[in-house]
Amino acid sequence: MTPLFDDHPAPSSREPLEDGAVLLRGFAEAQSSVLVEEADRVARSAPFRHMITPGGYTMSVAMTNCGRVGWVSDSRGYRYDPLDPQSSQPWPSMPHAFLDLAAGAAAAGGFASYDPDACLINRYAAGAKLSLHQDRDENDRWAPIVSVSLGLPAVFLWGGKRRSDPVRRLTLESGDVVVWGGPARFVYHGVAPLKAGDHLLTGPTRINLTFRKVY
Ligand code: MD3
Ligand code: FE
Repeated sequence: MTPLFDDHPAPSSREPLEDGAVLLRGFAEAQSSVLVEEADRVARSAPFRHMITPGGYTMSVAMTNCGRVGWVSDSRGYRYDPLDPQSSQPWPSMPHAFLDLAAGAAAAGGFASYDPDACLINRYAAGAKLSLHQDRDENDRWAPIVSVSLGLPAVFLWGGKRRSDPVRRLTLESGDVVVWGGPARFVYHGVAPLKAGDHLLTGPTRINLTFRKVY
């Protein structure tokens, strides 16, 4: 007999990636539609935009933020700004569903009482990519970055503490969460060009939430 409903969904698994980094497959699956709705709500006040790198390139990933501060890039450099430079208004506040998810994932990754200041929301369309980089604009050098993948899958590139270290590839799917903190906080990472597709939650895109402790 085939059950009509799957009342025992696959539990999320916990895979250590390296010291300080853990992959929680499916951790955000049950909340994923709420998370996408909340991201849409943030983007109605602070629209997705393609930021300019200090080197003058337009990023292929579209970005917005919520929380006390937001990550911005322009010709002057990278920084966290309490105001959206496009509107001169504060960024939308962090949705409770975002905070709950991020704190729960951080705890599952071994980082108690996580209280992120910022959530950078990245939107990838087909072909969009993120070159190998480190996230080093945050003052808290130990607190984790919590990353939540929603919608189309992406190939995540993940190296070591030096740019020249070998790069591993990991496919991240909708609902997957990765916690990167402590000794794994400054590894080089990026995202390979997104493959075209169509996802029930996000259509032709992938949305990634990255939570950050800035101060
Ligand atoms: C490992 N975002 O926003 S998430 C970024 O999928 C960023 O949109 C990617 O890199 C994305 O800066 C990757 C996974 C991730 C994020 C931050 C990290 C991994 C990390 C910071 C340190 C180490
Ligand atoms: Fe990053």
